[in-house]
Amino acid sequence: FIPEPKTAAIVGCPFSGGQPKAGVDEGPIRIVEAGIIPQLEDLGWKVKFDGHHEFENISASLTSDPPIGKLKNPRLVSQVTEAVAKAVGAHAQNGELPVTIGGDHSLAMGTISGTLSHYPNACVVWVDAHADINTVETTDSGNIHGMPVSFLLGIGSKVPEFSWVKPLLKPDSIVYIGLRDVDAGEKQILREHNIKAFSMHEVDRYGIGKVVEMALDHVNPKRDRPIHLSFDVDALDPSVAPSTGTPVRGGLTFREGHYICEAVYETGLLVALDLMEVNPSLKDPVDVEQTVAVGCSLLRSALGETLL
Ligand code: B3U
Ligand code: MN
Ligand code: MN
Repeated sequence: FIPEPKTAAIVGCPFSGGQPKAGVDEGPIRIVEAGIIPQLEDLGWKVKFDGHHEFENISASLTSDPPIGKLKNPRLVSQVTEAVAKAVGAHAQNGELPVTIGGDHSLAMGTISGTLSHYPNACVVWVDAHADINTVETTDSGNIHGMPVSFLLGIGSKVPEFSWVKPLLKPDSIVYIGLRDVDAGEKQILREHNIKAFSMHEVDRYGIGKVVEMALDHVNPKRDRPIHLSFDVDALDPSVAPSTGTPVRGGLTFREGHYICEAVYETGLLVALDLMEVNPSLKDPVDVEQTVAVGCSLLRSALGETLL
């Protein structure tokens, strides 16, 4: 899908409005400072980056953004993710591979919408401790980073403020890996819509190699559909990626996380990549450095770095 020389477009999204903790907006800044651009160039990519997105004008234009039902910062999240959808869609249109660095995972409402606008047949591999599929009805926290998948699928009550989000994703076109903190309402949604998910239980049972093969067999049986990989760093065990807003024990090892990225790259079908929820403000400096470094190395693995 991507013309040679392959071009990756870094979409830096310093945004935290989909959840309550400050600092996740620093994630993309730290990952770029850590050298992700030269690292990807070393892998043979041409890398485009014209600065992080500035969402200040959007925040400034919103004099107030009261909750809608339980949803927090709804107008801000909607307008920011719409801008991200346009940016990602435009990069795809240009034959570039958008690499979106968050920021919180509500941003995936934008990135996946952008991908689907150009690749309507794309499938999604969502790597996360959480399913991020709460609806307006099921959300307890009201944090929209726990909800993007329901908006993309078009399930739950519609919120007029989010009318730009088209329900272009089909339930059989997304597969999860790494889940271990799924709300009761979300479990019901996964069952009701027959959405395939490989939790940590399946990773333990089958091993990561088999799980990735089964996941791809589900969403991409003929290995002919473009793939959007949306990686929430909290999928990794907190011992591997401590600096994230909602760490959950019992996660993917360093190698399991990287294996997923390597295996998706090996398909040759990757068209868009997200790395979300790196929060450099949460832990001591050593933990932050470790998490930023792991974020960079996940991105490199997804873009072709091999061990040999
Ligand atoms: N499911 C909970 C918790 C959560 C989701 N995503 C994260 N945390 N990172 C919620 O708020 O919807
Ligand atoms: Mn997430
Ligand atoms: Mn998560």
